[in-house]
Amino acid sequence: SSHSVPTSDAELTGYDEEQIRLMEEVCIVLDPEDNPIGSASKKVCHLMKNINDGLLHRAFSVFLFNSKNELLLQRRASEKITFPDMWTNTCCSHPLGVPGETGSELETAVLGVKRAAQRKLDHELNIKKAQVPLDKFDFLTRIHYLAPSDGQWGEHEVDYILFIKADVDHAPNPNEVQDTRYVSQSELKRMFEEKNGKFTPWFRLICESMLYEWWNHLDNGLERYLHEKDIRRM
Ligand code: DMA
Ligand code: MN
Repeated sequence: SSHSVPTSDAELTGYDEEQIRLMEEVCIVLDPEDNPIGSASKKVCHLMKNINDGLLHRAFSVFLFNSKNELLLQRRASEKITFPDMWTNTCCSHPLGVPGETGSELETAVLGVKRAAQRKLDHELNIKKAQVPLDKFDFLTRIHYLAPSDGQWGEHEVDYILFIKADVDHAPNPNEVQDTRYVSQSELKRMFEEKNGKFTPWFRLICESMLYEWWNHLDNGLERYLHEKDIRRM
């Protein structure tokens, strides 16, 4: 594009060209109560120097379960600028500061992150919208957390947790995802014991707090956990 030449940005030198391009995406900047107060590039939002000044943005985390109640995990590509090569939940990203994905009221914000989730499930895993319709997603809660990646980069987000139960066809986009696997609860617990350091910090936080309780109620009583109004501070 004509307005910027991101490959000349010193902070992005040496990274994958496609991931550099994606750093131009426009994220939704928030106050601590999850009210949108502006927008900033994905690059600006993920620099620790800005996070240390309090910059906070909106994100989502999808947990996709098949009909056997196994959770689909992904291992992030080596090309990712933040948290490369780590195992994590099915799909994470950011709703963009565009009509349809942003919103101030919780209802519109939730609809926005569900649309963003459909967009990124397709981009990262080639899961088509028809297999993950908007009304199949359940919104559980919001998690506010901060996690450095490597010194220069990190996360500081209000993360909307979405569950979806659907049998899907998926094929990883290798620029985003290097591996996938479905796990049962006991298989995930075993993975944590074997490779504790190889999970993203947000996935670890969710695993260590609510994940297994929610997972146990997938087919029976999940309603009581849905649409929580309070933001969980982690
Ligand atoms: C960002 O995920 C969102 C969370 C919850 C960490 P990401 O780094 O995978 O985003 P993207 O796929 O857009 O690079
Ligand atoms: Mn982020």
